[in-house]
Formats: sequence, structure tokens, C-alpha cells
Amino acid sequence: MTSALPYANGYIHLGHVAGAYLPADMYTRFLRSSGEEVIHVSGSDEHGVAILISANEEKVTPQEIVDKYHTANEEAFRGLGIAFDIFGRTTWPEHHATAREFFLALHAGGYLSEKEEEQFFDPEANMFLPDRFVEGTCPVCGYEGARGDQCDNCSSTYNQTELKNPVSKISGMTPELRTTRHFYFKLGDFQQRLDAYVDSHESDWRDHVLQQSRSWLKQGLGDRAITRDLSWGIDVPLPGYEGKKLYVWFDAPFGYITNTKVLAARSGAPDDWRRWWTDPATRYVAFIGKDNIWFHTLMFPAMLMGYNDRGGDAYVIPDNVPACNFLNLESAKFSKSKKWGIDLREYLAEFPADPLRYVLAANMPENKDADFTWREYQARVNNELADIYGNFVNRTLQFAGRYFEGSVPVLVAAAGKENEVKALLVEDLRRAALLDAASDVIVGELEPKYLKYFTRNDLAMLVELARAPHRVGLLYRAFRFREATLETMNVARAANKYFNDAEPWKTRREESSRCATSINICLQVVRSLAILFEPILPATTSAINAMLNVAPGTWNDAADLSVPTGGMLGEPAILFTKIDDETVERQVARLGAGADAAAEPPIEVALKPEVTIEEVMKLDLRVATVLAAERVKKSEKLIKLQIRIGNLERQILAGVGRQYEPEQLIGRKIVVVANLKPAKLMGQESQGMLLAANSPDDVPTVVVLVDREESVRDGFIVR
Ligand code: B3M
Ligand code: ZN
Repeated sequence: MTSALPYANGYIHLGHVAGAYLPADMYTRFLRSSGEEVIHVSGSDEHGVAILISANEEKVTPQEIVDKYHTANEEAFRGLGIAFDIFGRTTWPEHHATAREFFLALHAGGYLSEKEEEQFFDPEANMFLPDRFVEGTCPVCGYEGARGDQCDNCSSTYNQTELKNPVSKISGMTPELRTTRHFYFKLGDFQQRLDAYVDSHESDWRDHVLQQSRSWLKQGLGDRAITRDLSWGIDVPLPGYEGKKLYVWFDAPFGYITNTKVLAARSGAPDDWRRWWTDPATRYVAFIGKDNIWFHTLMFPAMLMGYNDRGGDAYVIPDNVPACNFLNLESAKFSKSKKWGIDLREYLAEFPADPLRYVLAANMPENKDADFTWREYQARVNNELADIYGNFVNRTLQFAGRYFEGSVPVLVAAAGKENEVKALLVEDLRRAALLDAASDVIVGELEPKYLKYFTRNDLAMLVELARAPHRVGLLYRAFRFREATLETMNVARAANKYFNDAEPWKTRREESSRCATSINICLQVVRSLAILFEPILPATTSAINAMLNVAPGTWNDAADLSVPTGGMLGEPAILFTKIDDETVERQVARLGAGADAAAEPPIEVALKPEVTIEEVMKLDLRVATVLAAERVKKSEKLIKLQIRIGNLERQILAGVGRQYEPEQLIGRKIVVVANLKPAKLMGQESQGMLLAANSPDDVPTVVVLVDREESVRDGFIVR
């Protein structure tokens, strides 16, 4: 497993975490718990222009920049419980050697060409301008403010000399063209092999990863420059290239390999890295963010293929590249200049790691962008972690502590029968776990055999528990982390309900053996939940293991009822602290504070012709309550809302599907134009229109929600 090497020129923020590192860590932990041998390799990306720019800004050397951020980021990842086997650095001499080796092999294999090229040169700064140092108009779509090699508007890539109206970002001057010599990687030579490679993953790669890769392939792959006129990076290992460096995207992916080598050397088996990289049985999964897809599905595989062509050991290429989409923050993009962001470091200074892991996992931007809000954070921590999972664990341990003297009560009341019945039951549950039948059918089949010892309610809980590892495991294997998280919480939900229904506080007096059985089952469930939650909440799992006084368990024995009767329990501790409103408000207020307002010019507003008050009064604006909401089939944008306006019920269609999940709107009070003439959209009737705030390019950003909702009723007039 690898996760993208973050540039060591800034702090890791929650967007990075949700996009690559958390899913990679969850996946690694899950596989390891399931008995697979796996390593998770990452590290800092320490070369390239981005580092130089930061060094300029902070007025220190590039080395000081990478030292500072490498250390800070490694520590932040550790604080979040991201368990890298190694977090290396591309400035390591071992890495320079790896990159040179690949370069020379590709050169010897005929996969590199040399070209004299015209390049933008800034006479004032006396240097060739790397892509990041020029800006201009996109040659494809005409977008102004396009980057040197890529347009953020239409995502085309091109050579910087194709850019219209170029401006040097260093001096602000128009650069001149001068000739320079560079190496190019003949990516086009791999077109057919890459086509076949991507096609072969038609059924296991995420849709957006396939789509992006295919659209690049469709454009046709050409030569890509892999050296730069730059002062910071890895020297080009051939004469005539003094003062030039390897392009950062050429060297960085090999960092995965270098870091594995260093890991092997450190563990005393220096050759062991080959097992991971050149054994055909190795399955390589590369976790990355959305903006790195191309490099990992096309460029890096091609570089490995080219190297492999020399004969001998062949490197494995990624079997999956489960890239995530972007995470927004309170409905806006993370932005350094707008001070709109949450660094992992900042977060960890105030809050524990596990709640963040849970909230990001439950809302992971897997197939589309997601939004982190402090309100949602609060709601999930309070209503799910604390009230469901934490509460269940706590009440179970409290009960055992108070009424069973802090030890595990007996599961099976019949004297001398416990071990025998338990062994039988574990066997039956293992079998039941793999059946395709509905849970109550399975419970029905077990019932006659076990009715002497267990209630139907007990058996239902045990069956639920037995099925969970398999069911949740399939979701992990399909890279559906979000659902895996929700399903795991559902087990905790069922457990809480089981505790309620079993009413141990009542049975304690009248049927003490019944009470013992229920509490034993609850303790088994606590143990299983600790195992199932471990990929998401590793610190919580350790805490629970200590409270149960048991060794860490594994996925495969998650349903084995392995908490021994009579075992002594440790002290129960509160697992999750609730988040109060004041904390949420403080965090929200911090966002954007201190941002340079001038950084973003005010929006230019061109107003429509004036209207009279009479005309305004024609509009019947009303408060409405959203009763139900669902997506309109085949539409990414449209959400169908059932709303109530006083005594009226209406259906409206709203184009806010990119920004909202339907559930986020249910129960909220919104404002609608209630007397709008009905219209049909995608074959469905819309009887009104909700108010939303749109940016000038017409992207609906936020629905206008009613403030102080509790004091406003639907049907109220809005003016
Ligand atoms: N450093 C880009 C990034 O941090 C880049 C990833 C390299 S992965 C080999 O988004
Ligand atoms: Zn463009």
C-alpha cells in the first residue's frame, strides 16, 4: 500500500487526510486484521518548484523548508494514528540513487528522447520559468489565470509555450522565449499497453478514476519533459545537463520504492523490498487524491513498464488506485490565502484523533466531493460515537462492575455445560455468518437447539454479530469505506437496542442467570465492536481492550465469543467526550479569520433593471418545511423535495444535488417562491422554487435556510 507523498511545503489538512491517508490506513488495518501481510509506505515529496516557492516566501533555504514540514507532517500523521510502516523522504541519498537508476534504465531502453525547446525565460530573474511560475490564458478554453501546464477550468494540459498572454509570476513581466535542452519520456510508446491496462480494470476501479484515465488516453499520450532548469532536485545523471534537475513528478513516485528499500534495510533484511515490488503475487494499491490520478494510472505505470522491459525482475504496477474526490470545508474549498482550512496539527492540539477519523470516514469523498462541517462533526460525535457506541460500552462495563464484581458473568447457566454449549454455538454462528438467508430465518433455525439457554433476542444479537465481519469486510475490500463505517455503527446501534430490550436492571432481581447471560453477550459484543471498529478508531480499540483486559483480536475471530467467563475487567472509562455548541461556534468563527480580504476581489455585480414594490409583492415567498427529499433518477443535480407550506403540501425540484445530500435537507425550513407557475423538469412536476445563493457562474452554493427555525412555522410569509 502506498499513499501519495505529500509535498513538504505545507501542513497536512483534513482534505488530504480524507482523500488518501485515512482510507489507506483503514484499508491497511483491515487487511492486517484479516491476516494479510501488508505494508503501508509513504513519505514526503521534497523536490520541485513548490518547495522553491515556499522557500522564497518563508525566506529560508529549500532544505529548511522540507525539514520543517517533513517533521511536522510525520508527527501529525502519528497523532492521527496513521500507521505508516515508513514515512521516508525524497531528499534521502538512497532516493537520489533509485531515481537515477530508473532514469538511466529508461534511457538505455530507448524510452527517453532529447529535444531543444523554446522555453519561457525571465530576463529580470535570469532564469527559465517552471510551469508554476507562468500564468496566462488557456489555449483550449480561453480561461485567464491558467497555470503553466494545466488549466484549472477545463483541466486540459499543454506545453507552457502554448499558453496565451504569458506572464512571469516572479517579476510580473512578459517572458521571452529561449532555447533549452531537455529529456522527454516517450509516454506515447505505452499508449496501447496503458489502454489495455486501464481496460483490464473496468470492473474494479472507481468510475471517476476510470473516466479520468480514459479521457487522457483518448486525447492521445505524447512525450513528457522529465528534466527541468532548476536549482533544487535530483541531478540529471548524464553529461551536458549540469545545473538541470529531474522533474519532480519523475522522481517522486519512485519514492515509494526507495522508502520500501529503506524499510527493508532498517528491519535487517535489505533484500526484502523485492518481495513487495517484484513478486508477481504482490497486490499493489496506490491511495491518492483526485488531482494525482493521471500520474498513478498512466505515467508511473508506464515508467515501470519501460523499466521492466530491460528484462529481469519486473515491478508490479498498481492493481487499484482508489482516488478520492475533494473534501470541502463548511461548503467552501480549502484555501491557504483565504485561511479557510483546518490543519491536522491544529485539530490534534484541541481534540482527540478518533472522532475525526470517524467523522471523515462516515462522510468520505469516495465517489463525489464531500463537505466537512463542525455541525456534522458535533452531531456524529455526540449522537453516534458517544450516545451509541460509547454508551453501549460504558453501560455494559458499568453494569458488570457494579453487579458482577467487575468480572465476566456466565454465558450459559446450566452447570458444567458452558464450554460445550459455547463451542457448539461458535461453530453454528460461523456457519450462519456465510449464509445468504435473512437474519430472522437463521435465528429461527438456531432457536430450537438453543432455546434452553438463550432467548430469541439473544440469538438475534449473536447472529447479527456473527454476520458483521463478513459483511463489513466485503465493503472494505470493495473500497467502500463510507458504507463500512455506517454498517459498523449499525452493529453498535443493534447492540444498544439489545441492551435495552434485555433489561438487565430488571432481570438482575428476578432472573439472575438471565441477567448474567445478557451481560456476557454484551461483553462479547463490546469485544467484537472493538475489533470491527479498529480500522476506524484504533485508539478507542486499545482503550476497550484494556477495559476488557484482553489481548488485541483479529477480524477473523471477531465473532468468536472470546471474552472468557470469570475474566476480571479493568476500569471503565468514558470513550468519547461530547462537543458543545460553544466549541462548534468557536471553531466555525476561526475559519477565514485574519484572511487578507484583498486577496479576493469583490464580485463584480451587474444588476437587473429596477422593479417596483408592487412587482415584488407579487411574489409569494413562504417558509416551507422539507418533509421528504430524494434524488431524481439519472440526474446529478436535481433533488425532489416534498414540502409543507402551512396547510399546503407541494413537490418541488431543486438543482442542489451537487452540494447537498437529500438527508441534509429533510426537516429543515427553507424559503420558496410558492406561487410560481408549475413546470415539468425531467418529466416530474415542480410546484415552486426554493431560494439559494448562487455564485455568478450559476453554481448553486447554499440553500437559504431559516434562522432560528424553532420560532418560525412553515406558512410564514417572507419579505
Ligand atoms: N506531492 C502532489 C501532492 O501532494 C505530490 C504527490 C506525489 S505522489 C508520488 O498532491
Ligand atoms: Zn482551459
